Amino acid sequence: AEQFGMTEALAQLGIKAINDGTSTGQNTFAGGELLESYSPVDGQLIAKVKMSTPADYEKVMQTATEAFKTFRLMPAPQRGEIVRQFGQKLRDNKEALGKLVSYEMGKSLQEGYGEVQEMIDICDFAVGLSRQLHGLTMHSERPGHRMYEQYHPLGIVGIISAFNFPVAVWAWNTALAMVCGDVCVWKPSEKTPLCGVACQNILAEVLKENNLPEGISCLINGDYKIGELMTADTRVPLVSATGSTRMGKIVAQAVAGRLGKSLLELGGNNAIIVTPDADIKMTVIGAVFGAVGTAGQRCTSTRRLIIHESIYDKVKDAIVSAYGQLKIGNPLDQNNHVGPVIDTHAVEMYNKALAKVVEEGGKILVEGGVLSGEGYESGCYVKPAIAEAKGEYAIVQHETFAPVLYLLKYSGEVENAIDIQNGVAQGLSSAIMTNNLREAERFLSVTGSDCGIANVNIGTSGAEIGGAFGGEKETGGGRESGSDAWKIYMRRQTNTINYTTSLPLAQGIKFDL
Ligand code: UN1
Repeated sequence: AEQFGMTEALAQLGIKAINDGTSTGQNTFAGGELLESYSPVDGQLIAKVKMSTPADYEKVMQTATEAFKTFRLMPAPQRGEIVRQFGQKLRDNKEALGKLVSYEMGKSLQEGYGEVQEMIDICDFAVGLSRQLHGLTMHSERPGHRMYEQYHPLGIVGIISAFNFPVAVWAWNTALAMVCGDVCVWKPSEKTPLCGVACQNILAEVLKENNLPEGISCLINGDYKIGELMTADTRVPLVSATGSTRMGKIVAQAVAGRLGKSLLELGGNNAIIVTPDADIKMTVIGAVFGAVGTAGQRCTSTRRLIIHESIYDKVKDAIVSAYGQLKIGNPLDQNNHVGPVIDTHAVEMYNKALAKVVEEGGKILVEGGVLSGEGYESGCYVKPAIAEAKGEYAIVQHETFAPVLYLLKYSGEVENAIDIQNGVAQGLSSAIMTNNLREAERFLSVTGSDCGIANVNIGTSGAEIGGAFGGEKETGGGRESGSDAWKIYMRRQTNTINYTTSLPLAQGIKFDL
């Protein structure tokens, strides 16, 4: 990592050998054990982070509660100005932070930069939004009455994020929550705690420069127990959680148990339908990037290709030959396409999936395997694999967070492909490759894709921040990022004002005293 300027990047981001895990600059609330962060790139220990105890958690919540009391009073456009400055600081640190993402998480440097770009983009979006937190005005049925709605800040937003997008998903939540007047408490993945510290350092600097309380953005490093405290805590009106469906069900039940709100971004099992009218060249680019980008660890990764039988062999050959070109290795080296998966546990899951698909009757088209030897010492580098399978196989129904792509065949009309694509428990992202308008529109219609994201002639991953991001069914139903996703970060109030000297009742009810 040294040759890629990692030491310099870590210093620029304020990462020390041992980092305090919580809150901002002062970092006073992390008295727990040390969490070690090893890079999947070279297996080296990058740094350690102090974790928070339940008592630390309590102090963080008090700090956040206090910060909310003042932050909510700041006019939204002024909060937008803070987010603008945050976006600027992210631009200044894009290279260093992108490198850290790549080194700590293992995605390619280009994707690391891309992730920081998503953070910058959501900041810009949030700045504009800070002047557009609109409610509606309605006509009252009563004379001399005015009715309108407004949005007020909610309070503390709890953010639980995953390792695969260790910085962007936090920023989607935080940038919006901040213009909405909320304060945030963030528990990053234990697999990427340094990305958390780096982001926190950047935002803390902006808060300090503006004489704002540090509790506006708090970081808590810890394991699932911190998550449990947060989901049970009535001081946290909204918990935004990204991760597995298994985790999401636990969070959702805990939060619902106290009638809190949750925003869930859970597993995907995303497919691209390739029809007889598809552009094969575009299909190959979309499918290969979708399947091997981030080593298959995006929740939007392409896991299934549903190909019409008439072009099946042609598409299969093109994809298999493209896989032959893939370079696997250090993701900081821009000559490589595919980096490591996050850890050896992920390698195990990958191996299990490949064994399982064969066991269920699938046929391996591109052989997988774990790489060893020079450059692969971390044991986390795996070969992107392709298997011919059937939609109903248990393993194809399951989201394996690794570069394993399943090819499925369909015949007849596009409806048959849509049935296969919708025939899984998850509903995040989907795509169709076709130049046939009828097929495309059928795919987007009410009887088409049941996912939160449905693309035409684009792959399943790499969504822009301007749209609402999220999915249906076991993906959890939440929407983050663009469009009107901001509304979940605020509480809505309907106001009716009577400016007459009498008190007429609604619905024409007579109540004479
Ligand atoms: C995720 O994998 O959790 O659409 C988020 C994409 C990215 C975000 C993925 N913009 O692939």
